[in-house]
Amino acid sequence: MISKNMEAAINEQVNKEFYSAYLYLAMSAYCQTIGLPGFAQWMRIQYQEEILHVTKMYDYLLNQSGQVHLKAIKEPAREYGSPVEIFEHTLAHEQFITKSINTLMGLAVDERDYATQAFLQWYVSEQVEEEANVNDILAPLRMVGNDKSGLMMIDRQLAARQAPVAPATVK
Ligand code: OFO
Repeated sequence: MISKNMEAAINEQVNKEFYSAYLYLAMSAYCQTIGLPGFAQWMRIQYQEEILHVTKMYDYLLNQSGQVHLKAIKEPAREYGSPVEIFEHTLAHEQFITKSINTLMGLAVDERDYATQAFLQWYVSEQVEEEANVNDILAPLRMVGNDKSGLMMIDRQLAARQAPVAPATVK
């Protein structure tokens, strides 16, 4: 079981993960409308990743006899600027999520909640990977700037991203 305090904090994180999914789906639609289908594909896969993040937390709450509280999801913007700005926004969002996961881990440590610490370790590692992935895209994007042939090449590379295969359960 988990404390009511921890239950509330995980439910807050569930909402943030849902917002992440919503944000990346909105970004995917935006990328499609500005003629970057590979960017749109990458963002759509990112949306699916976020749904996995949510589902793992949802399962964990239920496995720990906690209550799931699904709150309203904030509306994401419709436009995200240039290709570089799209990924700068993505990096800033992932850094925000990393801070949030760290705060959650801090609470689990304060409460000596070892099960939640073990559970959250997956998210700590995942955030390192997510930030690194975005930085790996941002570096070449900053180099090509608005050069059309460079952008088309990156768009083709992003189109190759595959859907996540990890099972959406902690059991
Ligand atoms: Fe993008 O890692 Fe969850 O939110």
